[in-house]
Amino acid sequence: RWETVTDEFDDITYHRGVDVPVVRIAFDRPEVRNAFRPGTVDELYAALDHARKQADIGCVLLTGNGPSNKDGGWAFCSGGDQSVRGGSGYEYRDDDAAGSDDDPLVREAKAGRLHILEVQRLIRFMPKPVVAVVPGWAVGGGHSLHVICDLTLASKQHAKFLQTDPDVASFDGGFGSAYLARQVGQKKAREIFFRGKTYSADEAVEMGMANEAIDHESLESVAIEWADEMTQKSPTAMRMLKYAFNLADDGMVGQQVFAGEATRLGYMTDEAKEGRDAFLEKREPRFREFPWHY
Ligand code: 1HA
Repeated sequence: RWETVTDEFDDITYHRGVDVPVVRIAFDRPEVRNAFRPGTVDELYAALDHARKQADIGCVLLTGNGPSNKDGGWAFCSGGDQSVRGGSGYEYRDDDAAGSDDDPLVREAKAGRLHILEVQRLIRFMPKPVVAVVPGWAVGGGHSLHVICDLTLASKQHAKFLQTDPDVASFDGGFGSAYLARQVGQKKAREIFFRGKTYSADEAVEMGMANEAIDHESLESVAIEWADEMTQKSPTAMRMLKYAFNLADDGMVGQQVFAGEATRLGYMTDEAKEGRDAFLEKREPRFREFPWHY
């Protein structure tokens, strides 16, 4: 059971669970296989960032609404909307969710965008699991989005995984390829990009880029079950684990994120309180009272 968080969005829907502390964020452009235009990305970023900050939410399901009224097709996301692709990225058009604006500062901000990469970073760095729930096509930049999510659950009947980037002269040379190679191995990742073939849910599981292929009718209820399980775990342990899994691949940024959580844990100790209190009380800190743990 879901309740609507807001119905202000045009290109996505945003719900939160009534019984489970999870949110459901869904692309809502099924007629174009849930392709994203700049306004879609703005809304997605806003919803994900909102979900990130909710202390009572422990998991995010990212999915695509469907089926298409045109032909009944299902999609997670088919990547950047090619009909608004310009010379410097994807462009806002008058019918886009964000609309047009005469303010020159806003106009500048609305030049061609590739800000789906900001969404990728938000998913990567948010302190709770994000699950790609793939009911149909995951293609191009939509494929990269499933790759970046912590887990992928896919419709056995309708999920299709396809990397079209070089077919349309685009390339996700970041997480969408490098992290994919971590999941499926270098040879397979290169095959996925270089050949541009379509893979089923079972094949995606087999090669290690999806967790489970699930009967289409049960896809969402199974995703909620997984969310239910994960949100019963220790939030601190889950957060530390996510950042630990990221750490080796994320270099100094990974260290920065992981270390931030270590700092938070440090702040919870009596030692940290002594450091703060000594400063506020204008005295020397009594750190000698604390043990050198081994
Ligand atoms: O690589 C990046 C980036 C890299 C770095 C930084 C930023 C990035 C940002 C974005 C991207 C990309 O996403 S590049 C890759 C863009 N996406 C694609 O190349 C996929 C294009 N679509 C397809 O290959 C196919 O449509 C499909 C495999 C998803 C589905 O095929 P199917 O089931 O045969 O349906 P189809 O008839 O093709 O599509 C249904 C409708 O949806 C069509 O419109 P209609 O003829 O009914 O008017 C189709 O044009 C539309 N549609 C599908 N995908 C897109 C789309 N319209 C715009 N953009 C799309 N991506």
